[in-house]
Amino acid sequence: MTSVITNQATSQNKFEKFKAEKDGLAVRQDLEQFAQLGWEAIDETDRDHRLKWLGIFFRPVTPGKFMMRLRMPSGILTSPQMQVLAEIVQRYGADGSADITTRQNLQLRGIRIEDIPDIFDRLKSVGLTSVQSGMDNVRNITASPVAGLDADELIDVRDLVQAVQDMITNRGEGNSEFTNLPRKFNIAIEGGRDNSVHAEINDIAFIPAFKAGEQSEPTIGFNVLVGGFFSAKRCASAVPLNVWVAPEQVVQLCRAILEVYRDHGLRANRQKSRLMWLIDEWGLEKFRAMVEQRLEYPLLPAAEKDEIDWDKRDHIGVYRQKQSGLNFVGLHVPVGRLYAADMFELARLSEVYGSGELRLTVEQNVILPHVSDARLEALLQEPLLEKFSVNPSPLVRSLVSCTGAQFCNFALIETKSRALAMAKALDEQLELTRPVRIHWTGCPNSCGQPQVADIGLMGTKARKNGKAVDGVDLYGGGTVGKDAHLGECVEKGIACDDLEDRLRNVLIEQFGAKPKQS
Ligand code: SRM
Ligand code: SF4
Repeated sequence: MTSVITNQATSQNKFEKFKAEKDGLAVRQDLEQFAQLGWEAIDETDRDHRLKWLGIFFRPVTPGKFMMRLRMPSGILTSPQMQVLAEIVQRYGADGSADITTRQNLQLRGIRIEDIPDIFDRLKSVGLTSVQSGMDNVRNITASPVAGLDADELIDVRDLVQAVQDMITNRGEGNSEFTNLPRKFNIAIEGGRDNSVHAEINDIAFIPAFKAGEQSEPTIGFNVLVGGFFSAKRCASAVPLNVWVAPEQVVQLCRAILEVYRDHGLRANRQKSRLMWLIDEWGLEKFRAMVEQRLEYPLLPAAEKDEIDWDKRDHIGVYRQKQSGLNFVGLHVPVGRLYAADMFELARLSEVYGSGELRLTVEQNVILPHVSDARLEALLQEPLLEKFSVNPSPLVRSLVSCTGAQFCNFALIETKSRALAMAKALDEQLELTRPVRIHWTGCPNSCGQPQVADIGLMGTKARKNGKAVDGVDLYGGGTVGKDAHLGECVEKGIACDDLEDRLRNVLIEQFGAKPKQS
C-alpha cells in the first residue's frame, strides 16, 4: 500500500518532487546496474538521495567511498553480525572503519558501490538490515542498552523495539507505507528508570509508568511524549501526549502516529516538517484526537507520574546483572570509532567471555553482557581493554562526538579527533570530582546532541585576528535522566585555538575542577 498524502503541498520543494517521482526504495532494483556503472555514472538524485532509503550515503567529502548506516534495534547485535561487519570494513583497508552513533547504531565507512549487492547478501545472512535508515524515514529505535540485564528495569522492551522496527520496515524487507514521511522521525522506548534514551529529544518516546486500575493492581505500561527534535532552525523538547498505553499497544500507537504524520505532516517547507510543527499547528488536543481516530478506540489519559527517577548512567565499567553470577561490562570506545581489528576482537570477546552478544549505547560505547564471575578477571586482562577501557579518565569517559568534517559535508569543523585530543589534555591538567559530559557537534544539525550535555560544543566559524577560523558555540545547562532539560547557547564564536583555555575555566568555575599539582 502506498501512502495517501492528503496535504500534498502545491508548491513542492525538490525533496517532495523527487519522492513523488520515484520511491526511495525503488533503487533496490537498480543496484546491480549501479554496481556495474560505477558511482560517477549513477543518476545524481538516485546517488545522493534515494540510496539513503537503503542506508547507503554518498559522501561528497570522500566521493566513491560511501557510508552505510545500519539498523540496530535497542543497540543489540550478535558476534556473527559483528564479525560480518568487520569483514566488510576490512575489505577497504585504510578507508574502512565504523562509527557507533548517537542512536545506538553502527555506520560503516569506505563502502564501494560495486560491492553493495554482495554486502546486502552478507547482511541478510546474519539478519541485519540497513533499510529506511536515512532521509524521510524512521531512524534506529533506541532503548535502554541494558534491557533484560538490569535488575531495576520495569519493562524489558527488546521485543517491543524489534516489533516496532518490523512494522515500519516490513521485517527489514522495506515498507513503502512509511517511506514517504514529511521528514526524518525518531522513536525511543525506555523500560528502565534512568531515561537512558534521552526521551525528550525523540518524535515519539515511551517512558515507563504505572496505571492504577479501578479494581485491580496498578499495571506497568508507558506514558507517551511526542514532538521532540533538534534542527538547525529549532530545538524542542518532547511534550506529554496525555496518553498511557499498555506494552501491547505500543506498535499500534506508533503506526497510528506515523500515519497521521505521513498524511497530514507539513511538507512545503523542510525546515518546518518535523512532527512538532504539525502539533503546533493543530494543538495537542486535535493531534491526540486524530491519532485516536486512526486507532478507532479511545486512548487512556497519562498515568499521574512516570517512573523515571534515577540519574542517567553511562554503563562504563563492571556491573551485576539481574541474572545471578553474571555481569555486564561497559567498554569505553573513544568517540565511537572502530576499526576492523577492533570489531573482530569485540566479536571474539563476546563469544569467549559472554554469550556472543554485544550492546551499543547512545554515548557511542559498547557493552559486553553475560560475563560470568569466573571469567570476569580474565576479560579485564584482555589487551583490547587497554584501548577500550572500563575506567577511562573522567572527561574522555563522558565524551560524545558527531562525525564532523572527516566525512560529513555539513560540518563546519573537524570534531572527533579534536574532541578527543582536548578531553585528554584537560584530563591531564584537571582533577574532577564529578563527571562532566561534553558533547561535540560539527554544525547546527546537532547530531552530537550538544543540548543534552553539561558542556555542548557546536561547530561554527569564528573570527580571530580579523580572520575566519574554526570555532564553536558553547552550550550549557543541559540535564539528563529525571526531569531532563535542554541546554542553551551561552557563548558564541569561540575560536577552537582558544577553546582549551576557555573549557579549563568553565570546568574550574562551574564544575568544581581543581588544577592538578605539576
Ligand atoms: Fe544526524 C543529518 C550523522 C544522529 C539531526 N546526520 C545527518 C547526516 C546524514 C548528514 C549527511 O548526509 O552528511 C550525517 C551523516 C554524517 C556521516 O557521514 O556520518 C548525520 N546523525 C548522524 C550520526 C552518525 C551522528 C553520530 O556521529 O553519531 C547519528 C546517526 C544516528 C543513527 O544511527 O541514525 C545522527 N542526527 C542525529 C541526532 C541525534 C539523535 O537522533 O538523538 C539528531 C538530532 C535529533 C533529531 O533528529 O531530532 C540528528 N542529522 C540531524 C539533522 C537535523 C534534522 C532536522 O530536522 O533538521 C540532519 C540534517 C537533515 O536531516 O536534513 C542530520
Ligand atoms: Fe554532520 Fe552536522 Fe550531523 Fe555533525 S552535526 S554529523 S557535522 S550534519
